[in-house]
Amino acid sequence: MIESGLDSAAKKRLSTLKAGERIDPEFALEIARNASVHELGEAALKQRRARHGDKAYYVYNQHLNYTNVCRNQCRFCAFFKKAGEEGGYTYSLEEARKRLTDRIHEPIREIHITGGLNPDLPYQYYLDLLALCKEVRPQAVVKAFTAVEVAHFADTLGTDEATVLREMKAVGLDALPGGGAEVFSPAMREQLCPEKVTADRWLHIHGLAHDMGIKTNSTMLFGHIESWEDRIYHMERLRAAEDEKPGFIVFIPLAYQPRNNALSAAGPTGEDYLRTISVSRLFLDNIPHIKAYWAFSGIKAAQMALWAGADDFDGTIVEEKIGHAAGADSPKGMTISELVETIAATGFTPVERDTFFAEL
Ligand code: V47
Repeated sequence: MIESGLDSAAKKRLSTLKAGERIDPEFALEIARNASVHELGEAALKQRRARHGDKAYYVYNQHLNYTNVCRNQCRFCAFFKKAGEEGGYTYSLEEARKRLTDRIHEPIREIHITGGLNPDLPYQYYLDLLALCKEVRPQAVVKAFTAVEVAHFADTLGTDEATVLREMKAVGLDALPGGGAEVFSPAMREQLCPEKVTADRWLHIHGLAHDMGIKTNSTMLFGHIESWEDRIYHMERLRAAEDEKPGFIVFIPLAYQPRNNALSAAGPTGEDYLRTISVSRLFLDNIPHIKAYWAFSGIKAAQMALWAGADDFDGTIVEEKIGHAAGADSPKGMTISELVETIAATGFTPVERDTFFAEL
């Protein structure tokens, strides 16, 4: 929507929000639906600038998707293969070591690890993988295993998630990635990913991690069959969880990629992407960072998102597989100089960070 559909009171409220001011879900829904993308962008840019000035963060990172074999069959996912299906793969620990050592000359600060729920991998594999990362790259932060994977490890082991997190922390787990959140609405989950852990369990595991001093990321998969009510409900649950047990580092709106999966939906338009970035910056007053994940949004939309409320551009990535399996037309990775130039071209100041946004 180019023209504003807000009444004058709502317009005034949106344009005069104070830094960090909390907005309620009803107002969030009203502006998400009726404000123009310019009004939203201006208000979110103000919030972003109040927190981060003209900095735009990036991280020198490497993704490791250790297996695509998964016992769940999420409708939106084009990455998974059933056990025994052609195209399924699992990295041996030697293969994982090779992928890490192949890039040992590069100053990588973060190793991002996620994979499918592979019924054939023993628990020890995950502990060994974490220890391997710490052995090969002692300086890097290991951000590994979504809450969905943690739940799978606990269930297959017959233990609780706190035990899994404690044991993993002891061998090298530093942070959890934000995947697997999808959209929290139970009705949506039933349609999108009925086998997946519930929203309550996802949030519980992040809360447990926060209690143990393990910081975590958060995501929302959007631009498919969900409504604005679903998006605001999702953010409301995240905001409440952060109030209760703080520890979320960043929120990442993940733009749905429509190819090669069982869901029939188009993916968000550029305008919807910007609108979602802005509303998330305005609503999630207690989560410090909003990430423009260029691998899913495309580079140009991510550049624009920095002007619409996002302050982080993620990283070099190298080998993005999940979005690309579903048709993402961005590159699979960027060199560090491409990343810095891409950010600088927006007019913001590129700042290298680690997983926790410590500036380097
Ligand atoms: O949980 C799956 C999503 C997520 C599709 O924490 C899809 O820093 C779009 O969570 N279209 C994994 N998305 C990726 C993820 C992530 C990525 C980068 C950084 C971080 C972080 C986390 O990808 C899954 C799911 O929500 N996904 N299929 C698809 N067709």
